[in-house]
Amino acid sequence: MTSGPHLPQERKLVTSIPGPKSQELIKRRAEAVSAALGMAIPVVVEKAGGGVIVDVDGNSIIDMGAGIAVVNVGNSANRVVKNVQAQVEAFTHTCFMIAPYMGYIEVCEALNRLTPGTHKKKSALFNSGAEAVENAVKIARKFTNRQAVVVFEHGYHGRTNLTMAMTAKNMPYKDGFGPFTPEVYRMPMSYPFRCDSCSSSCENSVLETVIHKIEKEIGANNVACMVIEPIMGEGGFIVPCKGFLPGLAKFCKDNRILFVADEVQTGFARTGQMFACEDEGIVPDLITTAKGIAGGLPLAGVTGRADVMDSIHMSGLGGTYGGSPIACAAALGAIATIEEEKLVDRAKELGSLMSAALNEMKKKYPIIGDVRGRGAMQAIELVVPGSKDPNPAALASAIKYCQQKGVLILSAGTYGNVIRLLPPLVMPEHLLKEALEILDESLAQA
Ligand code: PLZ
Repeated sequence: MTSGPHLPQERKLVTSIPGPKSQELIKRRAEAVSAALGMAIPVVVEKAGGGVIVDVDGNSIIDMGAGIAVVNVGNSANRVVKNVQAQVEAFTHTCFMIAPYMGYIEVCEALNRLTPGTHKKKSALFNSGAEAVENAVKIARKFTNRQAVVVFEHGYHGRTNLTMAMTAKNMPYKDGFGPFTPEVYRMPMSYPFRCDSCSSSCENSVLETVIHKIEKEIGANNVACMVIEPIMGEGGFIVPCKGFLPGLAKFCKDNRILFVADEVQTGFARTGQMFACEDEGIVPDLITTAKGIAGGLPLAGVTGRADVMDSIHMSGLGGTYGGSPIACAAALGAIATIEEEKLVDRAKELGSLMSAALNEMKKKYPIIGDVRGRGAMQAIELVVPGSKDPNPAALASAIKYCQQKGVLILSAGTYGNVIRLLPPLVMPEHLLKEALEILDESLAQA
């Protein structure tokens, strides 16, 4: 194998960023590709492996984003590459609804085994996180014979029409794209850094407000499901107060509302648990997964209570490509990598390293208002010193500095002021430390 983890795990700059070849190719990009597509770093990728991305100019860049929490097992992980190569040679597509194959069945078995809860579970596979969320809502509505969907401030669930309605942030996700699907209700979110009452009993006051609003404004008996990310991803790695999620789950249970955990970003070892729900012992009725499931190939799943998953009429769920044999082969490789290389524990280790470094930075730089996260999902929220006012200018400057030094770091947050760290879980410690040192420098100059 010529790429993948066999690439030297090093930061190496041979040109400025972007180099001359990238600059040329990005002009071609601008000619050919819709201007609607964003670009976090202006370099064109040639190879990527483990924790680095190598661009067409030969720069080796430390990847602190993992393609937005996708290549948790590293880019071109050995088992993923091997499985995909074998699958492509065997067959590329039959459509699971036309003629089934073992990869799909085995991925469902793995999801049923790995997701929280020991009850009987079943799964269905799709292509993207948004498609998984859409299907979870379809299933919940049919099962409960109710229509309302409850979501939360700062939540992100996708870019399709239903999931745009479920996503909180207008710019850039929703602006001008309406009308949105009805029967989606947004509730306040427990956001410790920005809750006034937080120091005492945030979970109680926000939880009480949510329950009050559902009861008085929607009617609990009209709610099919509540969909929530256990840690808000795009919203800025918001970790709710302890007790908030279990309180919601209990309210759902008491009112026969399905509790749907959107673990598209938090899933597959990212937070130092296989799934973030495990941290407070929550067992969702349904769980949506994607991103980290397949080491970079497009795959998503809905997993949950067998009685719920089986309540849909034959052919009520599906799609041409959902659970493609190639993506399933990749997923089995990724899942084996997570388990055999103990990446859940590794995420905890990387997490302690990151949070220790970030908390040190917080002592030095008053622009850091908050350090938060769990496992290898860590973030800092940047503010105007002496206040909680968001500081997106400092964020832009820090991210640019990191890029110029060969470190790719992603932003997030409703206010565009959160730096999020999501390294591949196989990243060697020396690379992570180097990335954190450069982040430290970037904040010093911001
Ligand atoms: N649910 C919790 O994080 C995708 C979006 C990037 P898809 N997040 C990254 C962008 O700007 O489009 C996401 C998520 C959660 C659902 C989704 C949607 O997953 O695979 O992008 O459809």
